[in-house]
Amino acid sequence: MTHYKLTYFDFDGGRGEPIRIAFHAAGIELEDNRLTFAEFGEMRRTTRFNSLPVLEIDGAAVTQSNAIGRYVGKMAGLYPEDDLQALYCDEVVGALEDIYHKVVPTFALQGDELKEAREKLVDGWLTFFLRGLDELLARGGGDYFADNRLTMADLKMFVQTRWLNSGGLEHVPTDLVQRLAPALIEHEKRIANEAVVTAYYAGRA
Ligand SMILES: N[C@@H](CCC(=O)N[C@@H](CS)C(=O)NCC(=O)O)C(=O)O
Repeated sequence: MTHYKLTYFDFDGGRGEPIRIAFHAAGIELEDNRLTFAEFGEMRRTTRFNSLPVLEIDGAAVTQSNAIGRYVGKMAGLYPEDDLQALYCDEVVGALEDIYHKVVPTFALQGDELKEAREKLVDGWLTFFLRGLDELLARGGGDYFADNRLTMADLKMFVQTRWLNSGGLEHVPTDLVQRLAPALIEHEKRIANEAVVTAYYAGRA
């Protein structure tokens, strides 16, 4: 049996979380290797691109969360077979990835600099992306982003809506998504109640 080991940070979010949920949905055993930030610091340079997640398949490492997500998503039946629906799924995943690229650089800031950068993000890129994602959810029919069913796009959006709402991002109002794109809040609740998602978190409890 193939051995899968996913190395990511020890929290239920970020780029690793949709992959963990998808492995569970696929019914494939996963060694869920969770690191503290300090542990990552020690092994960072041993990873191919100095970052996580890393998936090891029988010991061979692969990187890039969205490529891994697509791979596991296919095994879990969470990636559209139809090319156009797959394109719609990938468009959402790409836009959500862009949000990380806009927000993550602000992690290094503090005090007034952080406040200014986050407020700029809230009025700028975050507003822009949340409106665009709202539009993509409407295109998908309102319940899911693609293929009229749960896909990797929904899992990644669910994780990011939860993150934006969490209060963990200082100076990002916890009602931002609600104000700009209430359909994404409904979406987050819907995905949280999907059988594969509830089963995954029940197993974590
Ligand atoms: N394109 C990569 C980005 C990976 C990435 O930036 N991962 C973050 C965590 S979500 C990381 O390892 N950051 C630590 C660092 O860059 O030092 C992917 O999608 O996997």
